[in-house]
Amino acid sequence: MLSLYHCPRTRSASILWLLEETGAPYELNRVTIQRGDGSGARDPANPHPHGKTPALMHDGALIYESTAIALYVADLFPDARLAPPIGDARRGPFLSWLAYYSGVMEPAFVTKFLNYQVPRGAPGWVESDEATAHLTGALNKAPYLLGDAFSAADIFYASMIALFMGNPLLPETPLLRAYSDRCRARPAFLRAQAIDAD
Ligand SMILES: N[C@@H](CCC(=O)N[C@@H](CS)C(=O)NCC(=O)O)C(=O)O
Repeated sequence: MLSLYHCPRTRSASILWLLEETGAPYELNRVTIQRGDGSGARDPANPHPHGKTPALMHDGALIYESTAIALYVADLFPDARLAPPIGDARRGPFLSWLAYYSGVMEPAFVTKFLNYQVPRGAPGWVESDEATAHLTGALNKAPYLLGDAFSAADIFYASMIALFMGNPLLPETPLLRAYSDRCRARPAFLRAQAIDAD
């Protein structure tokens, strides 16, 4: 049995969506976290090494980091078609989009949101505008990151766009809006949204 440690309106909402996409049963453990505004507190029941969400337990193994959880769950449920299998030509792009989200896209946007100044040319760094242009380039060619088929990677990008679009962090474009709306019209997203709001 999969067991998700979840706090409402946090990154674990994406993992709720992911799990709903699989159709598999899972246990939902609501935990508290320390919020950015200082409210709340780490929950001793949460197995995450830093008291964050999401965390996932499966058969005694702890999986943490959102994109690692996405890869783990997508591979565990191949019939849900959330990840191309090993040997498929789209496997490399899929892994790249997952790693790009946690390694490039999210740091760029979180840093901009917090108004931190990162020196130009900082190692490993990509400005959010450049990362957005990369994303837009892919979505100009196809409805999803991997082409015609939705994958677990789309969950993160569609969620990020919904969170940031419409304010100076991410200027609204019809392409990005349509992509985010298309992904978030999926029944699994709507079920996850209802659970997150519960
Ligand atoms: N890199 C982690 C980030 C997890 C994370 O920072 N989660 C936030 C909620 S959105 C949290 O638990 N914050 C509480 C804290 O930092 O103590 C992931 O993607 O899973």
